[in-house]
Amino acid sequence: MGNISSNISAFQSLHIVMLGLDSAGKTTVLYRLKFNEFVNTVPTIGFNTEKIKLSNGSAKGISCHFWDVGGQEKLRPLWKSYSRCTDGIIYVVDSVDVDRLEEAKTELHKVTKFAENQGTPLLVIANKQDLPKSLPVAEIEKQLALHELTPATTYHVQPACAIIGEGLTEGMDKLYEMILKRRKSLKQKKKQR
Ligand SMILES: Nc1nc2c(ncn2[C@@H]2O[C@H](COP(=O)(O)OP(=O)(O)O)[C@@H](O)[C@H]2O)c(=O)[nH]1
Ligand SMILES: [Mg+2]
Repeated sequence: MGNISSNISAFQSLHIVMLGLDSAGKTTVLYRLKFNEFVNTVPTIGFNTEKIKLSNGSAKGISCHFWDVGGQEKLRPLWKSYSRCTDGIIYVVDSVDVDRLEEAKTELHKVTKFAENQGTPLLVIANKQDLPKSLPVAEIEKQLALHELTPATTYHVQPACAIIGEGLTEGMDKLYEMILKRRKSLKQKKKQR
């Protein structure tokens, strides 16, 4: 991959929305990225938002404006407005909560079908991999039926443990890579017109 600063200006912030069912670990991911340490969370009523300069990996130095939207059922109608026209969507899944994977799938497919989200790169975080009964990534990918997403959606599934931060750097690197690729292809399409 090319030099980061030549691709995205240091002054530019990526706009990233974090979605997923309640208790999947979204807020834990957010504060892990921000403070590089575990922060005990309370259920999110509404949303949290943070500007974070990534401190690790190939996306190091890139500024991101994260929106972490509450995942309780009554809050999910908000997802549509928070996810529209973002640079990237992070979808956090509790890899142990097998009973709600179907629900997680339905909500994810809804989000990726919104017209404004067509082609927005998707990072699925298969969280809580530290727990003994966590499902492996391949199983999560299957149960979320990611192959059935619209072909325009590029995605990556990242195993992670938000509590210790494992997998988050790799995940953000992948997301950043997908965002750059998308920008490049959009630019080329513009030129061709
Ligand atoms: N074991 C384990 N627990 C986690 C992990 N990530 C988050 N949690 C816990 O899961 C609960 C819900 O996390 P939270 O970030 O509030 O979820 P949110 O509702 O998606 O924002 C909290 O008790 C977290 O400490 C993880 O990777 N492993
Ligand atoms: Mg939360």
